[in-house]
Amino acid sequence: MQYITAGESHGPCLTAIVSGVPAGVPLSAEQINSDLARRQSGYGRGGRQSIERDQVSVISGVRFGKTLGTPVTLTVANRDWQNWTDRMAVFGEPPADLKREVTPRPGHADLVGALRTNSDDCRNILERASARETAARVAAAGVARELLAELGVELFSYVTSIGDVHLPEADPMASAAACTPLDIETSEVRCPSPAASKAMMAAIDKAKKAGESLGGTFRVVATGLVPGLGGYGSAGDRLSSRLGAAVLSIPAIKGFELGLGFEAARRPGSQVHDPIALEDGEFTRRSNNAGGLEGGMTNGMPLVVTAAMKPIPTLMQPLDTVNLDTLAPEQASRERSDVCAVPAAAVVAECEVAFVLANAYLEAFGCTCLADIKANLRQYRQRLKGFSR
Ligand code: EPS
Repeated sequence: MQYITAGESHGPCLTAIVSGVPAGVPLSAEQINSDLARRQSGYGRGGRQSIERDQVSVISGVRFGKTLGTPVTLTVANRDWQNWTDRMAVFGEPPADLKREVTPRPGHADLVGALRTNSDDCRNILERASARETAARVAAAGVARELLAELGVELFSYVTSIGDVHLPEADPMASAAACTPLDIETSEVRCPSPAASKAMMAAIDKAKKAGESLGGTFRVVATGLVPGLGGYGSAGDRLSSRLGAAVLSIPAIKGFELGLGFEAARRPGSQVHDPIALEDGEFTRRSNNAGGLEGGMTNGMPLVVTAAMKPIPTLMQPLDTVNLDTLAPEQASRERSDVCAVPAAAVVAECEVAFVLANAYLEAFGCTCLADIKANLRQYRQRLKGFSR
């Protein structure tokens, strides 16, 4: 399965086309809309989210609630478009009073994008470089998520730090196993600890007052995976490389860890690798420092991915830049933005991880229809049981 998205942040809508979809996967607009709402939420989001009510329209590839095995097209309308029809007109001349964006924000795609595309208006770049594009990714990943749910795989995400406020975790891998989706979804910052959530929200308030923005870290966990997904034969087979590419494709993501991640580099081997045991006739691991991956393949333990997001580049106390018209020093442009979007990025990362995992299932168990995929998976599970009895 592959997805492509299109659409500007203040254009009429965002579109995603998902190809390579197997037939017979149930799809519900409600499920996708609930993920779109999760992406929109989070303490520290800006004014745009009070304008938008992201809702998916599925316009191809689905009949009576099930995929047809043909490309699925999904759109999410931009309500804000009606305020931008002149400035974002597809045809015609720019309005006489058009304010071009000529003071690029450090940290955003503004300047490098303008250089690359020979543009005298950074809006030509930022309209697409905006993280609003991730709404289309969430819609596209609905297909992957529903396929995974049919195969017994669940995903969730939670925030582990915002700025310098951390979720206290003696053992991050054990905390990943103990988290409940209820604790996460009821926190305004997607953090399972009420005390840490409060401190994170206070940090966001403080940053807002100071004209600052804040980044942070979050974790994505997937449970119910069979061992052996991915591969060790070639670089591109490894699920580790595919997960890294997918998560790092999300705007503002600067760091990526699998399992213990950087901490594994500090420990001796005996305190990193997870002892193998047999439980009820099935192989298991006594710990999960590997975060569910060994040799580029799932090992049957929960997949645990952690990522770091930089602070959003739009600052109400802007940094120095250079005006592209006058070439004089100036302050970077200020525009409506988020103080912190780490909780939203966590939801987008769930979706990216879901896409990678769904593809790994399709590779291993067939890709034409859900019935065949389920039958092949059942047979695989049977074979694994025989191996360890
Ligand atoms: C976003 C919508 C955008 C920004 C934000 C993410 O809307 P607007 O530009 O109209 O305020 O709030 O974009 C960025 C953080 C960015 O750097 O571009 C969204 O829907 O996620």
